[in-house]
Order: sequence, then structure tokens, then C-alpha cells
Amino acid sequence: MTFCALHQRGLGGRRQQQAAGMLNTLLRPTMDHAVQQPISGAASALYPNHLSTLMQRTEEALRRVGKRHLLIPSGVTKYQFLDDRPYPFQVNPHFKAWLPLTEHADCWLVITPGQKPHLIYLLADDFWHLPPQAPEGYWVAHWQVSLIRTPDEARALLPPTADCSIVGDADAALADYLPDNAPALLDYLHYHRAYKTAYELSLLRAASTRAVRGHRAAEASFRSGGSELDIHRAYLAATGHNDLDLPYTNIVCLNEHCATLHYQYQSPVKPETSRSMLIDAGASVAGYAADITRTFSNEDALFSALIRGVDEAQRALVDRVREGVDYRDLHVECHHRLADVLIDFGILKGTAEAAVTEGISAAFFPHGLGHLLGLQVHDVAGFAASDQGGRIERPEGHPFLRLTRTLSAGMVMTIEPGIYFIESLLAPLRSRLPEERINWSLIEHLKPFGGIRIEDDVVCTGSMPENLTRDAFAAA
Ligand SMILES: [Mn+2]
Repeated sequence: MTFCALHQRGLGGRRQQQAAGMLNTLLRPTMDHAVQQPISGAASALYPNHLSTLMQRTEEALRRVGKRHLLIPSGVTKYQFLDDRPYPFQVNPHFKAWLPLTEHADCWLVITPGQKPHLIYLLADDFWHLPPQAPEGYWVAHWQVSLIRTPDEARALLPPTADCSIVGDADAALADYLPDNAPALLDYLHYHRAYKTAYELSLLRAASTRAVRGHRAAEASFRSGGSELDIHRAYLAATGHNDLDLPYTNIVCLNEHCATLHYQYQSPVKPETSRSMLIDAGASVAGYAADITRTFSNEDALFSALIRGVDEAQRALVDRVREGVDYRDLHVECHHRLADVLIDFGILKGTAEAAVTEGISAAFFPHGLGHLLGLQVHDVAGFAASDQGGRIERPEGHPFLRLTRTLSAGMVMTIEPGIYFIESLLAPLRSRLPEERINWSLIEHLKPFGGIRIEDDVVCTGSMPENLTRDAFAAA
């Protein structure tokens, strides 16, 4: 690595001595600073190949837009209206694709094919906040690093804008370096981001391992009668996350709340009886997400059996994650499998085929089978037809599906079927369906349990799928 900016910007000798001291720290293992979790040796050994894959993709993407450099601002800290309170910082996902840095505002990456990638790294003097540490870890030796003391100092280190494509949030850059987010460049990068490198897979495995620790603690808290807030806190303690480190807000539901798909509260009130818990909660490692849902029942034999029915359907669907499978077909297959479960339990009568084509299964399973997963919990390009753009539309009648691509090796996705008892979706069936097609008394019995969702994170490989979530549970 080189600290060229120290010379170009004429920073003083004291600053250069500090930089030399930083070099001495580079041999320490890299920490995911937000969470103080060591990143495994496997990930660090795999990093050079990850970097060269990103460099190859970027070279092609730049060729398509006729530019020499890709600039990626990490983002800026945003403030609340009339206040000096910042919103939680969310790093530009294009930035954290290159480096395990998730908390660093006002930094830049300059990617130029054929050259060592260049990180412009803000090391501010700030006595109000703890500034980021000097760059250190397995990735640093692969970068040319320039330290700056104010965001404006980046300008002198950036190439002329005419030669650059800039990817980032509209207000996340210097005023004269506004992102152009060129569609042809993004189409290419986003399409290929679905295919994870070995480095990325190792971090996604680590994220699942971390989330599973939380899920086990959450189940224990539920079994001992904890409130939603108790369960949430048990989850945080076991993962070592705080709320802001999570890749998405935990969904922690007891009883009827399990019927609200994105239930957003964590009630501190212990319910009189804890009949059921649905917890949809993830974890992050180096900016990569896990996204896992489990459902439990404390008492009812029928609801417990229904959980097992959804679980069996879910595992059969995971087993179908193979190269060449169209995810739209898998989603429709999921409807058939869940309709079969509803028929097996006597909740619906008739054939699964009729339940799906007449839209009855959608009243119990109103969301999509899953989505791509990676740097973002709902990762980009779920509908991408090619690396030159185009969109694969959802099948008609399935408005919430988030992934329509054909699967191939390296893609990571969730598989998350569910069965819910949501009154606003059931109400139309009350007038539409004759009594002999649906068992309303069973549904009334099940409504106090809310619903069921089982969600795993799955890698499509050249052969058997890799289930990151079940592997992590098995190892725990
Ligand atoms: Mn999900």
C-alpha cells in the first residue's frame, strides 16, 4: 500500500509518523468493527480472488459506458430536519462490495482497470465522535490508501469527472462529483452481483452462524414466557449486535401478531399465554446479511403439526434450488405444496390445482417465495433479464415476488414459504367460497396463533444446494 496523499496534500511530518505507526498494525486480524467479530481466516485467504473478480467485472462495465474510472463514494451522514442528530449511516453497497468497511462516511474508491484500486480514507480529527481507526487487516495490502482529514480533501485525489462513472446516492458525494449511476454500468454490475465469489460465500456462512446464535436464544426466551421485547433483547445479546447493526429490523411476533407479515413493534408486555412465536431476524458480517425466520408453538398440537407441514414443504423447496430452475416456477410450486398442506389438514377441500388457480392459496400465502441475498437483505437485480438490462416480469397474480431469474451456481437466495391467518385476506373467501370448500371452524381455532413462516438462506451450486441456515443450526 502507499500513502501517496500524505505527500500530495503536504500533510505534516507528525501525520506521516502516524501513518507509519498504522502500518505496524496491519498484521492484526481484521475486525468487523461494528460488531467486534473476527473475520475468519478463510475469508481473508479468499479476498484476493474476490478483488480480481470485481476488477474484471468493473473493466467490462466501464468499457460499456466508455469511461476510464469507476468512482464509489461511501456515502454521507444525513441529519434530521432542524436538528444535529444524524440518521443511522448506511454505507453505499457498491462500496462495501470491495472492502469490509461499513461505518465509514466520506470515503471514496477509485477503480481503474490495470491499476491497484485506490481508497481515499477519511481519518478526521473529531473529539465528539470516535473516528474510524486507521485502515488495517487482510485487505489493506491490496489497496493504494490515501488518508484525508476533511471530506473536501478527496477532490484533489479524484480523476477528472469526464473520465469517470460515479455510483452512489444522489446526495452522497462532493457537489462537483455527483453520481451518474449510468444504467448500462449498473445493469452489468448488478446482474453479476447475484453470483457470489467464494469470499462472499464465506462471509454469508458466517452471517448465518451468527444469526443462528440469536435464534436459539430467542426460542429459549419464548419458551420461558418472555415478551417480544425480551425475545428481541435475548436475540441481540446472543448475536452481539445492537439494533443498528442488524441488516433489517427484527420481526418478533407473539400470538396474533404472527399474522402481520412485517410486524414492526416489540411489545414489552408479557402476554398471558404465549401460544406462538414467529421471529424473522438476521445478522451481518463484514456487510453481508443473513435473513432467517422460524416459528414455534408452545402448546397446540394442531398448530405444531401445521408448522411441521410448512417445514417439510420448505425443505422440499430448498432441495429444488438447482441450476436451470426458473425461480418463478419454484414460487408457483410453493403455492401447490402449501395448498396440499392446507388440504391435508382439512382447512381446504378440493384440489391444490383449484386452490392455486382460483387464488385461494394466495389468501394464506400472500408474499413471494424469497429473494436474492448478499450485501443487501433484498439484494439487487432479482428481475434482471441480462447484464445488458431488461426485466423478467412476475407471473400474473403474484405481485410480491422479488426474484424471477433462472438459478445458476453461486446465486444465494432465501426460501421462505408461509401460511397465515390474516382476516383482511380471508374475508373475501367468506362470501366467495361455498362452505364445503373451506373449514372455517379450523381457521377460527388457528387464528390466535397468527401464522407460520420458515426461511432459510440457500446457495445454488453445481449440484446439491447448500443450506447456510440449516448447516448453521446443525453446527450450533
Ligand atoms: Mn427474507
